Amino acid sequence: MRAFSSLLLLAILPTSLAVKSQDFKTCSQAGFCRRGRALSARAQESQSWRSPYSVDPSSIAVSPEQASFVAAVKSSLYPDVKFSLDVRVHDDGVVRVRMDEVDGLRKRYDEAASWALIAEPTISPDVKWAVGKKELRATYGPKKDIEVVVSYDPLTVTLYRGGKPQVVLNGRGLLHMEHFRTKAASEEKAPVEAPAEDSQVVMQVNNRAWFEGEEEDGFWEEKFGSWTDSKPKGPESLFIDITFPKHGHVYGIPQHATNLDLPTTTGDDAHFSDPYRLFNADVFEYNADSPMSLYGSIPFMHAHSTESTVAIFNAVASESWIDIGHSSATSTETHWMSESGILDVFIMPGPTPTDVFAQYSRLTGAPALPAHWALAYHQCRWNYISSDDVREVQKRFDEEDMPVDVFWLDIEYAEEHKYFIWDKKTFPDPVDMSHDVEAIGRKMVVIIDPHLKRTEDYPVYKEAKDLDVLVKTPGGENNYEGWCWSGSSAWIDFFNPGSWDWWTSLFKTEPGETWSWTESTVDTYIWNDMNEPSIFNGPEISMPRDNIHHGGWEHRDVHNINGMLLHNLTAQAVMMRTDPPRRPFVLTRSFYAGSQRFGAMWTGDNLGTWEHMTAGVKMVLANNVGGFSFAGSDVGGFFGNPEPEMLVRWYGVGIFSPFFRAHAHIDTKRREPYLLDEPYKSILRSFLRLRYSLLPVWYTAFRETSVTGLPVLRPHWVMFPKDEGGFSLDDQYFVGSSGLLVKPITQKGVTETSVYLPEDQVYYDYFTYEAYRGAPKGKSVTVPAALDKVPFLIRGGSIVPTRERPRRSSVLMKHDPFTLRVALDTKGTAKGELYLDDGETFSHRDGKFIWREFVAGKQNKGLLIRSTDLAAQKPGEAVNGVALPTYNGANEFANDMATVRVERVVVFGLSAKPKSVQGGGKELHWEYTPGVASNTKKQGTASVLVIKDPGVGVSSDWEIVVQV
Ligand code: NBV
Repeated sequence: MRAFSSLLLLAILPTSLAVKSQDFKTCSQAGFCRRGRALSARAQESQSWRSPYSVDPSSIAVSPEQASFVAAVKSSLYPDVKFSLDVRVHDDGVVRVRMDEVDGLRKRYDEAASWALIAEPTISPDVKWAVGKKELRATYGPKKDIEVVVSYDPLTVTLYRGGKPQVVLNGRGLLHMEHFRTKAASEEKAPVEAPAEDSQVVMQVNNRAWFEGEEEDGFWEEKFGSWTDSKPKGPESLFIDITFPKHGHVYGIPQHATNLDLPTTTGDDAHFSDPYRLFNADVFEYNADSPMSLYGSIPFMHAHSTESTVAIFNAVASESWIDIGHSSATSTETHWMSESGILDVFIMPGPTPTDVFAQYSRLTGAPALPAHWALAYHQCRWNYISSDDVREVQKRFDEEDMPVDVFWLDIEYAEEHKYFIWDKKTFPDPVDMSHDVEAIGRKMVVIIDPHLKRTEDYPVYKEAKDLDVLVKTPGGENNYEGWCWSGSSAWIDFFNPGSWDWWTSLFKTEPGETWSWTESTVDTYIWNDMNEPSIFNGPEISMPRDNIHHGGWEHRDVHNINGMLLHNLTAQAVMMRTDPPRRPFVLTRSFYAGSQRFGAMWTGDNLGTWEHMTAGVKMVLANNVGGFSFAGSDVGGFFGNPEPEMLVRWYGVGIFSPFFRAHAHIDTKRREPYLLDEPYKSILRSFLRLRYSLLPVWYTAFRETSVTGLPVLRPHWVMFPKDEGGFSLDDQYFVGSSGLLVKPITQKGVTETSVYLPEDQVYYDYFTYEAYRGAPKGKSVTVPAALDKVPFLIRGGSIVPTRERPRRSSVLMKHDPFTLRVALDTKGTAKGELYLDDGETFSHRDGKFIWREFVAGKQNKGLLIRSTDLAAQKPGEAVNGVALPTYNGANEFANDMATVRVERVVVFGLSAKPKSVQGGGKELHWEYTPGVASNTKKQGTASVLVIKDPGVGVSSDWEIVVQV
């Protein structure tokens, strides 16, 4: 068979920049979504609608410790079908609600949670279920103010706090689990009885509950375009309504290109007419405001109000659609419709955003702490076409004094798109090329896509075929064949454990029993693209849903998890390349809940437009609140040739994204930062240097997320949960706990912008030291935003550590000195922290790191600035359930840092010129520029005290005394 070449494919790709929406289903083109919405419409039309599902009280079996229970559930509409309900409260107060069909014709897919969760959660020993006549009830929480009530008829599950309902399952009666049936039984005619108006109906039409519609709608076969889904299992969808009666804002469920505060899909003034879709798909040239699904799916939703935050995680792996509406400004109704799977919903009680992030990361794991270099600048394009090209690009960066850490290779490095196999015509010396890049600590990232070219001379395909670990066609007999970059291709079934050791062995740089990548280096890291999976000739550019995975599961059952498995296995493979292991770096396009444990993601093929730049900021924020902080968008936009102003602004976005990579389509003009004319080139150089100078801030923020799950980028509602003025903000955000507030510019021709200050606090412009004062209920201020500026403020009360020596790569900064910016708050105090370790191994898990706290407090009339050991103060932190060993302040890493100095301390907002500034009993060198003091309400340039070379180390305890 003839292989596709990239160029051939490019010729068939559309030239206009608009999503091919006809390639993807709308709700009305997906049978189960139609059925789910029809059920909802009928429930709304009927005054007397009640859920047909109820708990059989006689079946309730509470566990011996009374900590959990199981009960039989039935639907009055299908009295012969049995369901079981299992509700339990975890030791951190999270409630898990599971419902499955019992003794059905088949088994429903029930393994989504096992891929997403880090471990089976512990059930709380302190929660006791009380069985009443109409309900089961459990009361718990430190203040005993949380109650979970399971009502029998109709079945509802409600979480209360302080007597107020927070989360209600099936409150609108839309729960429906389509039971397995045979086609013959389903077609058997039964008497048609229309429901009597205003009566609770127990009736069926043609053997189906009347609300399921008058016709079998997409039960046994579905067509979409030229594809037919054979649906041998028939209907098996799952619908559940989840209401947040006290919360008017919902966030999360990435990935969609839309506002962070999710717009509505139901109601008279619905923003979108379709529900939000979660179905991992390669949506080419996606719309910048749409509920369409994109490359990844995290079914995790926060609901927020000034009173509290709660959240739910709906562990389902099949295609899902979510309707969102507000029956009032202070409540939210959602309706979740999934194609298959059991009901497995986790309710997180909050009550603060911080609590919710802790609860969610206890379930699905905190993000991995990335290697330090992975937070630096990544240079990518489709494609650097040869080894010499890579060397030349590196040389140009060095000549122009622009820092960069990573060079990337896209699919054209691989001979006929047989990943791992170098095209020797263009890359004759891959190992030498990589070593050239690695000379100053830089890294390579090389793409490994999941499609395997079906030729016997491709060892990776041949071994996968011989191991019998490929995805199968319906029936499970034959290996599936589809089309992708490599032409006729096969896909590894990572659900098959037989593929796991083999896949990790491929990445070994030493020869082994199976084929291994000896033409690679341990400083080469990996990019997994196309893992939705993207299949050119498949339905919705993906895999047929009736394909078969290990265990006999259909692809429809596992679709949204599929991409995460490749990411997981590849991260393990990269880690195992060295002994002792080093932190892996793997970028993925497709993701699910839990993917945060395996590496970074990006927002796929965005367009080089202002609109997409704006959307990218929101999407990265949504991913952050979705528990997956290590996120970014292609800087510059994947498609198109951005004009210099746009490219500069895009770097302004990139330097403040957790993952910072420039990338471009093969058809675009080269646009490496050194190619720009002045003044753009110099601006980009200064932006890149700004990112590098702030690496200590990013790394410290990543440490925090890797322990607490709190996102690296924090939108206003996360930082100020009671400030309503910030609930819908998604164009400005804070970086970790650093106090840095950023508002990247994503419009053309801007010279100034308005920044919202959420509190009565002083905020300082990072560059000009201008002091802006907020107000108790929030206030917007105008800040300069010329092209060479990213509006960027330091919140009063913060101490920000930076490293300001320009270097060519981040590794070269290892022993560079620090600057501390002390931004005094209205009370004249400030604090901040710094975390550092070797940045690449797991030795931090053995206590080899430094974690410092810097505090500036009032002393007499002056100021005392101190550095103390935070690790010693906060022992026993655990990461993903594993406690860190006791920290020893004299650890190897701290010893290595012993000579690293603080070279400058800059204090903003001091009230008067100091009389003296002393450290170690000596008067230090300092300079004071008068200006606005932090405790006044004036706007103007802040007073600045610069203390030069205070003679203190970054890893030791010290004090500097400023006498005023
Ligand atoms: O591998 C080529 C591209 C890649 O550059 C891009 O980042 C991915 O999102 N890939 C998609 C496949 C083809 C896109 C048209």
